[in-house]
Amino acid sequence: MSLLFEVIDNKKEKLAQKIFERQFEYDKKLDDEYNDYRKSKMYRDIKYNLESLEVAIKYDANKVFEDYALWLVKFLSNRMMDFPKKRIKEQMIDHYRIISEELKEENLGRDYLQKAQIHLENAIKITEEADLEEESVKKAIGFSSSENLLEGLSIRFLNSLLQADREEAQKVIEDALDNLDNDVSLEDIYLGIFQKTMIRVGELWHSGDIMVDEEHYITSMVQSIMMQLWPKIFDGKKTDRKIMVCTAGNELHEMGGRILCDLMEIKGWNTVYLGAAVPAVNIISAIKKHKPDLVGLSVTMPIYLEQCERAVKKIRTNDSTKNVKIAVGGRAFSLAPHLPAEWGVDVSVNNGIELNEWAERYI
Ligand code: B12
Repeated sequence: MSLLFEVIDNKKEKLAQKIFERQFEYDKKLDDEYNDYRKSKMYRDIKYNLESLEVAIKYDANKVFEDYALWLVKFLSNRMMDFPKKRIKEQMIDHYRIISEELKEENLGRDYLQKAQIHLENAIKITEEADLEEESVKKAIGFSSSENLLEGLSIRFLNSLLQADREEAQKVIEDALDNLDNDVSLEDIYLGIFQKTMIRVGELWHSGDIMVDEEHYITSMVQSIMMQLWPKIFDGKKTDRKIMVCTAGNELHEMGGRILCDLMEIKGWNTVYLGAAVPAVNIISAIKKHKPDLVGLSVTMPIYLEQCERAVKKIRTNDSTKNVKIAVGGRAFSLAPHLPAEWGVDVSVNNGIELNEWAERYI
């Protein structure tokens, strides 16, 4: 574990507090502009920002902090509509400069400081250049239509859920199933409808077009509609291959792992899905219990990469589990694609179809 990691782990609260106070000292207008609610959100965000910077430094992963900086400035500009966009950029740029100044006082060593400065400078550049005038995602993609069958179904599915029309959403999946022999496969329903819908829902939440209650509703509807396909999936012909999947660390995004398992079931695998946030020690005991050929660890938020690395190490250093094949995947690895090889993981691919193709060759 890096020195900076330890410092921020032990003193994160204090450091976040100092950065928070300096931001208000430096920019006198802020006190009038921010009510208590906004102040508390800002304080929470500072901790997220430091954690994200930490991951970028620890893993030499520029994209992690760049992606985060762009995501954050857009998120804030979509949530703080009463603020001029220029003002939001100004606050974020000040913020990265203040972090940079505060880190200099932490005695972190030249190498770490240099890396931090590079990530913070990149974040400043990305924030300055961010296009905050983009058209609302809902207008751009939510209510358009398509000639393509699968895309059309996916648009209908999302639109029905946005209108809380459960029956219509179910009807869309029935229509998709009616077309199974033609242009649509079960895999298409998972990737082209369920996964695509969830990604769009994320964009809509980020752009402020839907609120958290709508995201939660759609997530739970997609999960329950997905479950209705299980008889089709679980009753198919099975091989003797088994995969066990869960999310790593405190990662709560678990639908990716679920979809991965369902795709593997379609390909004839037996699956054991443990869900979200399984502690490493329980991953070990579950491997001993279920004896899978392959273990899949899923990470969406880069801040949980370190916990995933620890789980991989634990599996690899335990005599009873060290030979199991390990796959990792999820959004976080697309921002740090070099990590799976560095950790000695067997494979990292984009979805269940690709994982099955890999397993056919190597397991
Ligand atoms: C639903 C959702 C939630 C739900 C999750 C509920 C659940 N039961 O899973 C809840 C409400 C918990 C949630 C919380 C948060 N979320 Co959220 N969430 C989403 C959303 C909309 C959908 C996630 C999803 O299901 N995606 C669809 C699946 C199918 O895709 P996938 O995970 O990538 O998985 C596929 C592949 O990656 C791959 N794969 C995945 N794992 C593995 C593993 C292996 C081994 C392999 C081979 C392949 C593989 O196969 C999968 C299937 O094909 C996403 C948007 C998005 N783009 O994903 C945001 C999103 C991920 N969330 C986001 C955020 C910010 C948060 C919160 C921080 C919000 C907050 N302020 O509290 C928290 C953090 C929670 C935490 N501690 O983990 C951001 C992240 C942005 C960023 N820059 O990091 C996103 C991208 C939304 C956005 N566009 O802004 N979220």
